[in-house]
Amino acid sequence: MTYKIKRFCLFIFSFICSTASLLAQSNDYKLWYNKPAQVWTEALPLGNGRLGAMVFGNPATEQIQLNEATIWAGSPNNNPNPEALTNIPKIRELIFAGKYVDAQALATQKVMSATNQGMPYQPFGDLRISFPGHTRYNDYYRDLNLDSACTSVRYKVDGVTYRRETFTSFTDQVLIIRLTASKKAKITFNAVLTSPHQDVLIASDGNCITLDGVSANHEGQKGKVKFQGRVTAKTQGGTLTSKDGVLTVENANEAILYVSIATNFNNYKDITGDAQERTKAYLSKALQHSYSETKKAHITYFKSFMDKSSLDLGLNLSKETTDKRVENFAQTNDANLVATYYKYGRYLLICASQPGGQPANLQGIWNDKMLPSWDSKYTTNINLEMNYWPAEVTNLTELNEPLFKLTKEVSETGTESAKVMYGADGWVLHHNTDIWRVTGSIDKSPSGMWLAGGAWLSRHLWEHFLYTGDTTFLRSVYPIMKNAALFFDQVMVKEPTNNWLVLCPSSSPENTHAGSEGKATIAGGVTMDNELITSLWNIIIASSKTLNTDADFANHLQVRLKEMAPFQIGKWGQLQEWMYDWDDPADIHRHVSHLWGLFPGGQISPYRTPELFDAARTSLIHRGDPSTGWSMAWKVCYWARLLDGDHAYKLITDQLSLVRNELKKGGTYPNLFDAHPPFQIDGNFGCTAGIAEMLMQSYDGFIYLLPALPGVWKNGEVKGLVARGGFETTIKWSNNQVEKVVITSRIGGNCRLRSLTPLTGTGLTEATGDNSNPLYDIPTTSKPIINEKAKLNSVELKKTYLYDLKTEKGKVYEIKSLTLKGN
Ligand code: FUC
Repeated sequence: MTYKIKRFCLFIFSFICSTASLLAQSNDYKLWYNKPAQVWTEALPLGNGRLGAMVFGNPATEQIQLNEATIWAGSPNNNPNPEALTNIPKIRELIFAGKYVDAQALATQKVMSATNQGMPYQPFGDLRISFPGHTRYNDYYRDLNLDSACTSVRYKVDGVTYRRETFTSFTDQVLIIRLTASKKAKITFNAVLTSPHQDVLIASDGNCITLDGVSANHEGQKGKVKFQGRVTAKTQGGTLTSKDGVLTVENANEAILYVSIATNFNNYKDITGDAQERTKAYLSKALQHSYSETKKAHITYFKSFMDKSSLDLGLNLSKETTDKRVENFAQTNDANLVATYYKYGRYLLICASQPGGQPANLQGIWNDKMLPSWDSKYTTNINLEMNYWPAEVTNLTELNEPLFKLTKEVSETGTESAKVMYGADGWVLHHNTDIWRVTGSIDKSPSGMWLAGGAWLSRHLWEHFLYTGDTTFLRSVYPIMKNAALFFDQVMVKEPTNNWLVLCPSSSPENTHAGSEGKATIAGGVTMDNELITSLWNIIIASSKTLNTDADFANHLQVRLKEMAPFQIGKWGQLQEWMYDWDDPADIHRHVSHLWGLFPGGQISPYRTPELFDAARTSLIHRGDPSTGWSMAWKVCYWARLLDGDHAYKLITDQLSLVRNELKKGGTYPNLFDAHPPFQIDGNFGCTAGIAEMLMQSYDGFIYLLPALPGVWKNGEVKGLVARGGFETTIKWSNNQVEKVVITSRIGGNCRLRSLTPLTGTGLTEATGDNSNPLYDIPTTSKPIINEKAKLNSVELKKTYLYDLKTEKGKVYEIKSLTLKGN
């Protein structure tokens, strides 16, 4: 071969290779599959905050499982147990006498609700569409597009290509399915509504089909949520008829189905709405708009949230379906899959939690069971709060509204529970609530005897202020936080060993302790309570200053804070989970609640509290990595705060391990839903927040750029993360180092930066001691007591550079790395 021919062949070869790899690369963010869903955790979720839908995509019989956020069993009620009042002091005495098993038994008997354990969230039912002759198909494809919030299905039967496009319209409040074919007159189907509820009424009404029902009775509470589903279609060509609850379309060129669902629910104490009126109103409004208008409005609305933040970790180099990508993740380190997971976490929050609606429950808004696991309620000893961890930092602050409303509502029902159960003012929330905002203690005492829900939810109100600086908001929620603080002030007591002020009875969520030989969780003065209450009281003190109100109460809390149990570092160098040194180094319990002060509490910091930082790290190393879905997600956040990006990444790898519908291990289902198992959405949200924490942290007085970047993410860019103090932050990095940072200051003020490499930019100066901005979130942390035997395994912290950037509201600041080439 001559030299020229060789060169030509080489050119052709490299052209073919690069074209092939270009074809394999894409920057679409979607979940896609080459088979219909066989099981629910393969179906693809849609939602508009009120309606939830799981699309299976089966050619012959499409199944779209449907939810409406207010269909819950039971009816307005609260469930505090009045017997608690006289028994709490007895239980406390038993605990102080070391009789934990007896104390726990008495709490189960006399404190847990005697009426009900909360009501389950229930499905509406299913839309089933049968297409005659579509059992044999080829060229199958389905996806969920994370940029449009639409699913699509495509396949061929006898040479005709059929397409379905489905979305739950944010703007028109109905589910819409468009059915098309590549040849005319090919759309023929029957559609019916079905439901797992008893005694539903299925009927035809003009060109509609309807399904009416009422939510289930449960644990003595009569089901009173009335619901209706109403379906009709617009067709081009062919015929449309509705008879006996079956909607039939024959030989149409195209059909658009509209599904409207509504209930009689107005709020947690009022269910006098008219479900039928509402379904009709949603439907008639939706029918006035053309398909393309509605789709456009839906996408515009969706993108107004989605586009506020994005993560780029490189193109998608995989040709595999999404489930395969998860299956292969541990080998491939498929960074684009992590970026997809980040986007999906934000997608799920946008779809499950919209202003004016219900907060995301244990399954967000998606549930096909009459009795889902843990009733798909709101568990407040971690799960509900974790659902909202991505809200502020990933730029979705508006989506907090349902959580804030729930907090206000449980502060109302919790006032009754505080009085009835503890004889106290203020309000209490135990480890669970539901749509009726029950606040009594439920289940058995090992999980139910936990009462710090009010402190944790108050923290979310305060965080909103830290991110926005919105004092009007702070003023409006101050009474909620104050009354949460007041409750603890009144029920806490001095314990006999050290005379510390403690919450008792309580527990470190669901973990048994050596004081009871592993038989009981009940205890007093547990670390998590101390952290939560310290946080809450400090929030009140700070709010009182900011709002110039309530100085006496703030001063009182200042004194009380000094009486509280301090952090303790135990004999193997661990952060003590309990007041006594009971921690077992072999304990791998899924809850790691005593590290709340590390994340999200921010009380433990590498720079300000190095001993606690080391002790928290020791505790976490012993707890191990693989666990339930949400536990791994929390550990991603923990390792990020421990500044160990590679370990945080290891946890992402554990979380992104495929669970094909078995109930054995935590991980990720084919549709990227988190597997507790079973499906629990908190893991999706916690891990999304954890990814953000790896890239940027804002607490302890600084915005830390790339604090826990794992080695494998060499180059990338994250846009639109929000830092406390209202600084919208975009970070681009290359070779694992900051390249460029763009900061938009929403409210002005000194923006303080911590970086692993030196930076330069107009207005950037070396940091001074100016940390006066209250939005810096520098919690007060008491000095720990350290066991004499404890060996602290300290890690050397990397050198960092600290800067001040004086910002003006609304202005954008560009900062660059000094060390990267080209600067
Ligand atoms: C808590 C956890 C469980 C589960 C449940 C919903 O009780 O301990 O793992 O997440 O909530």
